[in-house]
Amino acid sequence: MRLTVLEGQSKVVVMTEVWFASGNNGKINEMKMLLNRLINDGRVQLHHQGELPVFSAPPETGTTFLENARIKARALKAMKPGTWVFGEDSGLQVEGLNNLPGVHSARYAGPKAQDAENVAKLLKMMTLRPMPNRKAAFVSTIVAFDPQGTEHIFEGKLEGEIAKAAKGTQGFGYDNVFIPPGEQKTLGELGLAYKNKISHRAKATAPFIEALEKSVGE
Ligand code: ITT
Repeated sequence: MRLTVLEGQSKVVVMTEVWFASGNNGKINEMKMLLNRLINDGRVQLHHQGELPVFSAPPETGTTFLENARIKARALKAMKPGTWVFGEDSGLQVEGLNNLPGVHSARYAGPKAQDAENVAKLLKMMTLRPMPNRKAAFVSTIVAFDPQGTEHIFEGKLEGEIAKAAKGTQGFGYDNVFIPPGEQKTLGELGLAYKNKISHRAKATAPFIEALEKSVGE
């Protein structure tokens, strides 16, 4: 839905609803920051699935980030046709664990696992290997549907390595064990302003912002 807002008598700002198919507050918070220029100048209103009176998140049955992002975006698109809708699937791939937890990152320690339990399992799995390869990457895939229903795909990756112990309290998921290139500290210590400049999600969101700008006007 598009709302037209008159500012004084001279400027017309077109506000576009963009719906995010996510129930993860860490992701929603980051997306608000990443899209903040469009949000602050009134071109975009960012909403998420939790604002709907009724919404049942679909099971993530895909075997790839792309499939799962598409499943999430399609489910919300069915509720919000005619608007921009997007889903994001992301995860951590650790070289020494054959790229696990990968698409299972959210549920690595079990179906209802909390972040701390997933991190504990990851660190434990690393200690089970004598000389674990700590190289890792965060991956983000966004599937967006524009108001006409055309699908857009955006991807981003952040390479780094897994710390020997969790450190820092900022961010979510595996941020407190992920050390980006050239740093000694984890993303949990470095904080969100730092993370949003380099993250997998920021990289996937940059071309998404361009597509939104084309659609809503620069
Ligand atoms: P939605 O599907 O509702 O968006 P989710 O948490 O289930 O939320 P995913 O299925 O995409 O999302 O799983 C992503 C998991 O990967 C997430 O729960 C974290 O454990 C991890 N992860 C992804 N991006 C991360 C990041 O930026 N920092 C830390 N961990 C991240």
